[in-house]
Amino acid sequence: MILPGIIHGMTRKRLILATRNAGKITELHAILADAGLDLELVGADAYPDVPDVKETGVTFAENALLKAHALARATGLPAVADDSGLCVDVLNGAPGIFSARWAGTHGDDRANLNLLLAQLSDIDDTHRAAHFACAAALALPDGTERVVEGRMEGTLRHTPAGTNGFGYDPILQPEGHEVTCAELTPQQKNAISHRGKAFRALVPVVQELLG
Ligand code: ITT
Repeated sequence: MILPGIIHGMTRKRLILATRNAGKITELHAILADAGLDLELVGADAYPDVPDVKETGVTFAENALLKAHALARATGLPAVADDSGLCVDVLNGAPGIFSARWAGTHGDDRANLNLLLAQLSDIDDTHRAAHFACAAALALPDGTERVVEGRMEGTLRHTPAGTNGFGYDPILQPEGHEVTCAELTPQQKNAISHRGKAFRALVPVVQELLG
């Protein structure tokens, strides 16, 4: 009989994804499952007593490691976390690590996007280069850590388009595409995204450390 978390009589290793962002959980599940990892992937929501970590780092990598270590310590299980954001050239890389709370309230995607569009309203197409960046970290309860990074380059539209994805997806048009990230299917986005690249780079690391 196959029970959840048990395959062929062997207990599968459990890997926790340190995020409460439903959009990210869906993407990470797909990316790690596509890589053929025989692990049970669980979102941080499965551990409601573990408090949220303050993202006090000043880089994506620092924040990803903070989140992964906190969850690994609290649960005694290997944990994966990412920190990501949108970096706009003409704003010297902002919103960057402040992307999730650019308009003041953490996770208010629509307000964040509208504020950014208003700030860039006078900027013409030739100066609207931006990229999504993602750092993906793996931490083990014994303190072992690894972090890798990925990017997706593009330009910012003047008006949102598309309903897929989350965050700033409706305004970033990836390089080489005529549509925004929010007009791509999840599979198309994962194939080229900052998070897809970072998590695919993390797969061999997970294999090395978790076997
Ligand atoms: P967790 O900390 O719980 O993982 P979060 O939404 O706070 O969730 P981040 O700290 O990594 O995640 O903030 C990332 C923000 O950057 C996110 O809220 C979006 O506004 C933006 N962002 C990151 N990746 C994105 C993507 O693939 N598409 C659109 N926006 C993205």
